[in-house]
Amino acid sequence: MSILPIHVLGAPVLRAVTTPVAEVTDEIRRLVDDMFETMYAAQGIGLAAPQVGRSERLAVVDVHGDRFALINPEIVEEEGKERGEEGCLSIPEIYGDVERATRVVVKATDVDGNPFEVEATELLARCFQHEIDHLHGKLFIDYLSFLKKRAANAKWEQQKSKFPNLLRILTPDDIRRLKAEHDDHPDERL
Ligand code: K1U
Ligand code: ZN
Repeated sequence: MSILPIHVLGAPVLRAVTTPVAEVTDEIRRLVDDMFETMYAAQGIGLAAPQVGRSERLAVVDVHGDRFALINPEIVEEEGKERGEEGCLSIPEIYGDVERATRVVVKATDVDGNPFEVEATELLARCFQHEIDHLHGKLFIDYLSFLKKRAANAKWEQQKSKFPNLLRILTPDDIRRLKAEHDDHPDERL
């Protein structure tokens, strides 16, 4: 398994529309494994294929041990509205409140090629919506008000020089630091 470079805000791949996965091959299963490893290394709760430079319609999620590989996911039911804080592994250090459905039902295919449906609420529902947005080229900052988006963009202008070629390459030191920060404050962002 490998930790993949993460494409950051400004990379065209994050705005590209994805292509449905026609068949769940060994290559797709390897990509799913690598995406889980990358997501865990970055201390994220989700990761979508465009974030690792791929155009397939797939994402991985692990919220409090509820773990899903979502191949060709779609939201088939949604209800309610709730605001909550989001971050994005492709826009490090930037956070914002986004209104999302409180409950969703997602239909997808698993790594064995079998269709399934999952009902989600709270953070899991939010994470599913965030990841499915990535598959349509949409980012959480797109939902921010004009002023909040301007502040987020200004902060990002300062951050982005840390990511040559718009790539976030996690070094062993980064991974240790992110893990230590997470272990010190496990519930800080949730
Ligand atoms: O897709 C991604 O960029 C991953 C992203 C998923 C996500 C976070 C928060 C709400 C919805 C979806 C992250 O994992 S960002 C890091 C994180 O764990 C986090 C950040 C802010 C709030 C809660 C969690
Ligand atoms: Zn994201």
